[in-house]
Amino acid sequence: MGLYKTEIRKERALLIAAHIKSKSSSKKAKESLEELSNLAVSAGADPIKAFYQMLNKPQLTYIGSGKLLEIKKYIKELDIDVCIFDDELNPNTQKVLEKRLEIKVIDRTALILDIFSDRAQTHEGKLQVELAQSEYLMPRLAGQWSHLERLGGGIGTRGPGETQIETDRRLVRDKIKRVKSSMQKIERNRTSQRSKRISNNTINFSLVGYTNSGKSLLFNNLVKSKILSKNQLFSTLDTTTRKIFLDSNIASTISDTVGFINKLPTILVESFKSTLEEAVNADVLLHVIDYSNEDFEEKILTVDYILDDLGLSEVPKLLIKNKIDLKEDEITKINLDDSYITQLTTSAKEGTGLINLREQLLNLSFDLINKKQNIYIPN
Ligand SMILES: Nc1nc2c(ncn2[C@@H]2O[C@H](COP(=O)(O)OP(=O)(O)OP(=O)(O)O)[C@@H](O)[C@H]2O)c(=O)[nH]1
Ligand SMILES: [Mg+2]
Repeated sequence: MGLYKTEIRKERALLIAAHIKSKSSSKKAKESLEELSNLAVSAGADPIKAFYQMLNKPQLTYIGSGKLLEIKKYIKELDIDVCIFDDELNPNTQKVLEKRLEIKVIDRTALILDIFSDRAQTHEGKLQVELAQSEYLMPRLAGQWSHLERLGGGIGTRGPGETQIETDRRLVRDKIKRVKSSMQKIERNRTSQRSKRISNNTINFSLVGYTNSGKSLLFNNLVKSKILSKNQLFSTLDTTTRKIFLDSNIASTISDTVGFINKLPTILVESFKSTLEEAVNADVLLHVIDYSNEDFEEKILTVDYILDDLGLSEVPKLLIKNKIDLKEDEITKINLDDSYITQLTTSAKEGTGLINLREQLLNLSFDLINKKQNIYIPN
């Protein structure tokens, strides 16, 4: 007794989601909340209770006012420290909610940024997260000072508060500039390495997909590498590229990349574009899914949507249905659009399907080299 008393108490979180009836369903709302709960745990919070509301139309306060009262009751009863909302709140809504609920309010984006900043390892990764955080913070700075207004104004509150906002804005803006120029330097370096590879007539594959689908474990198996593969969201933030031996006549590389998630913050996609450059320059994208997950079809759509957003809709794809060792129902063919060349199954854990995967990669490489040579050597 008392031995663990000094352990820091985790923030007790209430999770809240709003969904529009015509666009969503209770099932989707629950799935999204479950994911939010995972994110909250990853960020070090303790999710105490979660609920959702189906709405006819969007609300200025994100959820209805009746629901807000209910939440207030829970905050007291359950001794809640923070309310986490399942969408990116606009700065104004966040401010209003904070005022009404009299508690810290954060959104899905802030949560994801928090996890990313915790996981960032390399210099570049850290810079990218910093940039995204600064850009997120910028329009919200005013809200940070609401506690001063709540003190009731008076001497030394409102005036200096406003001045502080201006100073803070300038500091953040300066920081954004600095981070961007550091990133450009790194980017120039990478471009020169990449052009070397392209001129070498190398075929580049990139593993892409939802977070926790098994990309890194697959990567480790294919190139005998040991990068972190763990049962948690966003294990990988930085891209790793290695040579992959398929045949002595062909040079090819494979990259492991950051995982995607539903409602991935746009600012994060923006600042991660240079990391994802490896994917952008891939000849083929290897889209890895957790085939044992009930919502794999939904997740395929999410990933395809983000890939389109990154300008990758033209890059040919292979669908890798991973974790078949956990799949209980039968293996069927998934309906996919034309951007997919084919689909195959693997278990990165048990090593099944890898020989077939290598064969497919080899065949694709021959096709692609032929195509490249047809382009490069006319007549
Ligand atoms: N049973 C089973 N588990 C797997 C398989 N592939 C990966 N896993 C597990 O799934 C979890 C996530 O694997 P990762 O390789 O980290 O997934 P990832 O796609 O790289 O995830 P992020 O880096 O977060 O995007 C780990 O606990 C792996 O051991 C598989 O084929 N079968
Ligand atoms: Mg990974």
